[in-house]
Order: sequence, then structure tokens, then C-alpha cells
Amino acid sequence: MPIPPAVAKFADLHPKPAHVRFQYGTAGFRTVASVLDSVLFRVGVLAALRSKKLDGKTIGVMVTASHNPEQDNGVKLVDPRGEMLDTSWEGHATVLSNAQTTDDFINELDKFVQAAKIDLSKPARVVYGRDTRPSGASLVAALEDGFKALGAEARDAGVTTTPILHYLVRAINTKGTKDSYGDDSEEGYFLKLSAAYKKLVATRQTPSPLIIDCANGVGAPIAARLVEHLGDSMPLILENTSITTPGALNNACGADYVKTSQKLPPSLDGRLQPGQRGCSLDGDADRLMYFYLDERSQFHMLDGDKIAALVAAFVVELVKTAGLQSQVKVGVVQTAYANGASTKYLSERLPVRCVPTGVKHLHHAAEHYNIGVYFEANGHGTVLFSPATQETLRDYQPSTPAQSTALEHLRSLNQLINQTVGDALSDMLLVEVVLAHKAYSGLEWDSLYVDLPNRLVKVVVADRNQFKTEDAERQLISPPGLQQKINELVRRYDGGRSFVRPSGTEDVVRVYAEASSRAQADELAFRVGGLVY
Ligand code: 16G
Ligand code: ZN
Repeated sequence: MPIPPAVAKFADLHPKPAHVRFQYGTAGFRTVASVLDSVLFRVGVLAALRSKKLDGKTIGVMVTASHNPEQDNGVKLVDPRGEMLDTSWEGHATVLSNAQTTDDFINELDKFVQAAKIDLSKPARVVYGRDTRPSGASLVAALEDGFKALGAEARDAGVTTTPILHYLVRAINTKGTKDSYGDDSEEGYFLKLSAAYKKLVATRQTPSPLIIDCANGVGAPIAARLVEHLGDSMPLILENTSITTPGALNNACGADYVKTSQKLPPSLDGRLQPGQRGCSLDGDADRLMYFYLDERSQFHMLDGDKIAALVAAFVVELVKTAGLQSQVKVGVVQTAYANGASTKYLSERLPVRCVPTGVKHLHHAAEHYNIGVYFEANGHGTVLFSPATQETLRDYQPSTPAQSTALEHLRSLNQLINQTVGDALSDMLLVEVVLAHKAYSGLEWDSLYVDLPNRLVKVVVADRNQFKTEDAERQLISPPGLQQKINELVRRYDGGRSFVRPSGTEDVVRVYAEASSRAQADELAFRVGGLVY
């Protein structure tokens, strides 16, 4: 079947700007919003094709640039189970986005449809959403033209978070089956999370209020609805909720600001009281950073590594109490950026694997455990219960009241946790559950282990593609000889560790260093940076 003529007609309305090269990277397409119109249209076409290829299963499209500045935007595709687009299609997305003229685009499309054996007569279904960026509405209009060009049945999820969009995709595709993921609506999402949370904390004291820095993004309206659903079970105070103030999004606030500057967002000065817990979401609410002020008003950050430590230890304990330790193996997945102290803490308790940066690597590795906990240090992560484990939890017959309670908690965690992707709000409730069960304050949680001082620097190089890594990005294999020089340097630092990798999202090389003192970590990072430059 040839490409329908409507595609060329619509494509003419969305010409590709000259001299721009696009790439579908670890976070989909992401760049300044002003050049993205043609990309959005073509992604609309591609999403429809992906659905046709998968026999009409619903594909998700999220328009967001996450923690990037407000003038950026981006788009990524979500596969039917709510996971990231299959890697084998990323290259096709890149090729289609770079076809210069409408004719080139139709040619590439035709080649791709043939090669991938896509039956164009199949139905296509998509669901799409966007964050609060001012460029979102017009980019979505371009996306919708892509859907129309192939006659896809399209459902608009409106302004929503990335994790809710992933949830919707899975919920739509499992509707009416035994694997139903929940009602396929935002309301269904809130009901699922809040019901599970209330069960898990039913016999606990109401916690002290938690401040949420919403990054002036979509997390604000969504967290406000969560507040309504949680009622008295969880006092939440929303800050940085200005979603219509120009320039406010992710500006000196949000999870990425907290992680990279290791500071309290200035807007929370005087709002967060000593001893009180606070947390930051990013611009699409899939990353979470916790923090607190000690009695001397000193800021302490609780990052993705600290969340992994807290959550993994709790899950292991529940599995053991339930008497399931021989059937349910819990494991953790980290990247090279995980603080060495967290890796040590976790390795003493359960298996830990290190994989390359990027959610898809972590997610896939976590699927190999019965319960896989993964978090990036930057606050993106979740916990996966394998299908077999979910069955075990369903069928298991506990033999003591303690076993029965632990089993109920595991079942509720399985409901509370958004298993399609990292979800700041679901993760926040998860953290709150563990803190309530352990009666931990921020300080006690922080004391699980002490972070090794570390430093991350960016180095601008002539060609970052020269930098090639192996061993989960911990070793350079190119440029030749460089790794050896790094090793020689690292050996001179007490507790030293350092690695170099090309960024997947910026045109820079990143250098990470860790050592037993702040000064040594800084020095090591700058000296390794000097080798790279
Ligand atoms: C992307 C990744 C994130 C990773 C970051 C690393 C996804 C959805 N996001 O934001 O997981 O930590 O890139 O950036 O995979 P870098 O390659 O520039 O260091
Ligand atoms: Zn994000």
C-alpha cells in the first residue's frame, strides 16, 4: 500500500528548517522549541506507524523537555506497556526527522514502511499529552496533523505529567484483561495511588507536613489533585506552582537545580523549617529530590541513591518478614554516578548491578530481578515487580499474622509504585510510606550512609564522539591511552574514583570524581578534566 497522499499534503505545512540536525536521543527529541514543528509532525506520523506495526495497540506521545529551560521542548514515544520506545526505532525516528524536503520525507517513509513490513491498512491508536511549556500547544497541533495524515484514532490527555502519560498507555492497553493496570484516566491514576498509600499508612501516625517544590511546572496542578485524593492522610504544602509566569519553569527550583547546585531553591528560604522534609519535582514530574534542614539550618540533600537505599532495604525486609525470601529475589540497579557509599551500603544487603546512564538501561536491567529497584542519582527511578512475582504475591498463603501483614504491604506497594517509568509523585508517596513505617526523620534517613564527597564537571571538547566507554561507562576505550592516565591519577587519591563519559544530551564530556575529602574530590575532578581537554 502506498503512503496516503494526505501525508505529503500535511508535511508541506510543517517544513523542516534548513541546517538543523535532529537526533532521537536518550530523552527523545529535545532542543529549542522554535525549530521543533516539523519534528512533532513527523513523530505524529511515526507514532501512528508504530501503532499499526503493533496491530493497533495504543502508543503514547509526550511533549516535554523535562528539567530543561522553558524555551526548550521535546517529544518522546511510549510503547504499549508504558515503557520507552524500542531502541530499534530510535534510529528510524532520527532519519525521518532529518529528511529535508517533503519528497525526501515521503521517500524515507516509503522505504521504512517496506523494510519494517508495516501494514498501512491496520488501525492506529495514540494517546498524547504535554507539560506546561508555552510552546506546547502549537507543537501539539503539529503532532495532531501527523496523526490526521494517517487517520490515527487519537486521544488527548491534555496537560499532564510524563509518568501519568505512561500510566495511561499501559492502562489503555491492558483494559479489560487480567493484567489491567487501573482505570485509563487521570482519576484512575489518583485513585490507584491514593488507595494504596492509605492502606500502607493506615495504622501509622499522620506525618508532619511535607513541602513540595513543583518547579513551576505540570507537577503543580497534578500534585494539587493528589492532595484532594489523599485528604487528611498526608499533609502536603505545594510551592513553586506558578505555571503561567513566563520564565519560571525550572528556574532556580526543581529537582535538577537541587541536584546540580546541591542547594535549597531560594524560593523555599524561610518556608522550609529546620527538621522539616521537602522535595523537588522536575518540569514533567518524573524526577524527585528530597532534602531537609538540620537544626543549624544546614541543607542536606537526599538524592536518588538515598531513595534507592531507603526503599530497597524496606522491600528486602518485607519480603523476609513475609517468608518469601527464597522465592522473591530483590536487586538494585545503579549507574556509575551512584555515590560509592550508596553502592557499598546496598551491596552489603542485596545484589547490585551497574549499567550505562539512561532510564532504558536501568529499566531493562531491573526487569531481570523478581523485584528490581532502580534509581539514578538524579532522582529518576522506580521499583519493578516481575509478572511471576505479582502472581506469587497474589497466590501466597501466609502462615502467621506477621507474614500476612508483610504480604499485604507488598501487594499495596505493587499498586502504589508506577512501574512504567520513574514517577516523582508515586516515588514521593513510596518514600513517605517507608519513613512512616521506620519512624525516620530526614536526619535518620540521611544517616543510613554518609555520601562520599564528589564533583561533576563538564568539559567542552572538539569531538565528544571520540570518547568511547565500556564496563557501564566506567572505563574509556577511546581516545587510546587516556584511561591509563586517569587510573594513574586516581591511585594517588584516598578513596578516589573517577570516570569520563560523553553526555547523551549535551555537546560535552562529563567527568565525575569521588574521594574521601571535598578538596580531594574537587582536585581529582579538575585534574581528570585537564587530561580530557
Ligand atoms: C536523560 C535520561 C536520564 C539521564 C540523562 C543523562 C531518560 C528518560 N533520561 O535525561 O536518565 O540521567 O539523560 O544525561 O533516559 P547526560 O547523558 O547528558 O549525562
Ligand atoms: Zn523529567
